[in-house]
Amino acid sequence: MASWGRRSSAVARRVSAFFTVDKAVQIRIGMRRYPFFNPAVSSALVPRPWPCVINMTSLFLVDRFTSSIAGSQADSRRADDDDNDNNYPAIDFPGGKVTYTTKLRFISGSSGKRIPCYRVLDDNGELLNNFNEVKKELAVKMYSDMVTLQIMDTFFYEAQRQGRISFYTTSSGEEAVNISSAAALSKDDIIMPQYREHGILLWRGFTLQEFANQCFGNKDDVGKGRQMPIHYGSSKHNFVTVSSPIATQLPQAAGVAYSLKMDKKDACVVAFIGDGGTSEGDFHAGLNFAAVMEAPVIFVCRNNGWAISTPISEQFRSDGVAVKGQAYGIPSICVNGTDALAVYSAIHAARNMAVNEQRPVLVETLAYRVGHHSTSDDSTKYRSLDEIEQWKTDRDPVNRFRKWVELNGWWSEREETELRSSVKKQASLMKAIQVAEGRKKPPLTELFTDVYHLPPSNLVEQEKQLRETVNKYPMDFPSDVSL
Ligand SMILES: Cc1ncc(C[n+]2csc(CCOP(=O)(O)OP(=O)(O)O)c2C)c(N)n1
Ligand SMILES: [Mg+2]
Repeated sequence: MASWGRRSSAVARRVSAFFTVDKAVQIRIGMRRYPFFNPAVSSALVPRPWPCVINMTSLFLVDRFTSSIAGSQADSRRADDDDNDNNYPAIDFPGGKVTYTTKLRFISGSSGKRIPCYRVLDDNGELLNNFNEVKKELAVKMYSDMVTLQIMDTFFYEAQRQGRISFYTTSSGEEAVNISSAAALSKDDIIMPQYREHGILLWRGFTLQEFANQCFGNKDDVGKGRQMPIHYGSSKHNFVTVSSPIATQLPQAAGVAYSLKMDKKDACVVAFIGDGGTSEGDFHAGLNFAAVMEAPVIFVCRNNGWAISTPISEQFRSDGVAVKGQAYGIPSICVNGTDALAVYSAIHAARNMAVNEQRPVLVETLAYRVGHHSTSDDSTKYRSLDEIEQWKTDRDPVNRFRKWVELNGWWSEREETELRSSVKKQASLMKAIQVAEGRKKPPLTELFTDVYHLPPSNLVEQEKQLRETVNKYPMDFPSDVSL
């Protein structure tokens, strides 16, 4: 209970920091009204008996099989089934039409054939189909941002190794998932990240200085130094603050997307999750909510093969993650995450479906996690160096995309050198890092503001205790934090 309470309040803080409470969509259960985003409510809904669920559907007037395209497709698939007992007409059952069969047969746990992974570029960066969506200017920005992301990751990773920041995670191997997704979206689309998606913020204009301020938790950090490094958030860039408890963002994403739908906004929510995150209950609650509410949200599952040291084979037995979307009635695709053009075109198409058809979509990207999980991890303890090296050298998304940009005559060795030295100038001169390091920390008072209008008694007590402890042991606390 205590940990659930902590988790709920962390989620509430994260959502309330981003949205005004007045605007929250409300749902009604019996005589009571609840904010739609409240995770405590969403989990309370799951085990309740049918009448509660029926109340909800009638409240929002959702009729799955008449209003959704997925529903009618499902209907016709059933009607085509060879095993149908043809003499008996399909009957209406809540949820859709049902046909009968006389064959005692279980649906197989797998189709026997893996879902093919969509790609546009081959390993040499050559086009495999007629793809002309990405023009020169966009392609050059995509490539430049991928390189910037790589260099930024290297510098912050090193800063952590030098003991200057406490934690860091890189996007190594997943640069294309970050940058191509960002490129295919509108800046009005709301990103609800897991934690390995900082490339999207970079694309949207978050500066290296702002990244550094967050990692050092100084007084200029947008999050006022309250979060661990890499827990970025920026309302200016429609990027909801990273939340440590895995998958909490998914039920919230369904709610946020539903509010966009109610406001008739030309935008969607894009919620990211790792392969490991799909084992959380919130993944399933989020997908199901979005499906039945027909909420415009793209779920992007970054399947990178590992959840810290847990390999996919110990995570789930399904054919990846795309099939899970299908199980919830959500159109889904599996995409080569090391192919920037494939990710771009899949996310672009997914956005069109989410916004124009007002429904959720799932995109699973396959891109091996080349780096360690985080600076708290040494992945050579549980996987071979050869395996890592092979992905690094043979399937690097940045190299593959560079080859395509060069083949088009849009990039040369000279531009490569200029780009790398100009990004390094910003980072290698350690400018952003040194500036961030030299800035003061936020005052202690900031630790207790922004969540409650009037702080509850337990928080008042905690602040009092903290001040007493700092006064008693000043040598154990940073001297640049004003009390
Ligand atoms: C609810 C919860 N359980 C466990 C953790 C600890 N944890 C942090 S990251 C992680 C692995 C997540 O793996 P994945 O979703 O595949 O993301 P990746 O790191 O591969 O990008 C775990 C178990 C957590 N943060 N939250
Ligand atoms: Mg993973």
